[in-house]
Amino acid sequence: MRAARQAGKKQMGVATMRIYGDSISGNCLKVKWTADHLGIPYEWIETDILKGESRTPEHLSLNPAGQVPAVVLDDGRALAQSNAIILYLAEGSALIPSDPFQRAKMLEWLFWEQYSHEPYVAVARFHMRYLGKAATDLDPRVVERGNAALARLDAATAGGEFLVPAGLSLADVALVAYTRVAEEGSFDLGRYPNVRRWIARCEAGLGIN
Ligand SMILES: N[C@@H](CCC(=O)N[C@@H](CS)C(=O)NCC(=O)O)C(=O)O
Repeated sequence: MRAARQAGKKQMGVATMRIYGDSISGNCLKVKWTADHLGIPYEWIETDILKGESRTPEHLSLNPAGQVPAVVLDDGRALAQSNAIILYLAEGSALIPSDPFQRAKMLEWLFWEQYSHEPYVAVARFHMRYLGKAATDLDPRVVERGNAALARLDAATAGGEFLVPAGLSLADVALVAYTRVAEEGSFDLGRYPNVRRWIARCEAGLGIN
């Protein structure tokens, strides 16, 4: 594991949360963006998944699934799964709507992201960006399902500013992570103009580029 590098607002002498992440993984960036947006201090531990750094005994003791992101909270407790982590970090903030129905709609998007978007949009990108595959070697079903997910997002972002009417929420954080880099997985965002505009709004809202 590479030397830890400080990010966010680490306070000297005070235990800060540690984020174990791969800085080109959308799942990991969700956690970074949420912490940055909310001003939560953390130390970023760069973890190279291709070198097996998420499968070491040390990492498996934090996340038995052998994946990043994983965090160790300032009190020493470990937590994994990107969407579980951002839900924990954003508790009580405007990133989680206070209205129960809107909060449930946000969760609807988070569950959909993990089952119907990330397995296609992120996986196609993984094969190309991490493994160096050509677009022509991607599984056509993955590409088809990824485009279906992007088409659904395009319809959902046609009218509203963000995915949930209350405003920028974890639904946007989770879904923009891989959508904004979908072209690295061969998806043509030119086919989804509403998505492109929504990405720009999310990036402005989160202060990322
Ligand atoms: N559902 C998990 C997925 C995590 C995941 O797929 N992590 C990948 C990087 S994006 C990973 O650690 N892969 C390494 C491995 O499985 O060995 C989440 O949202 O955190």
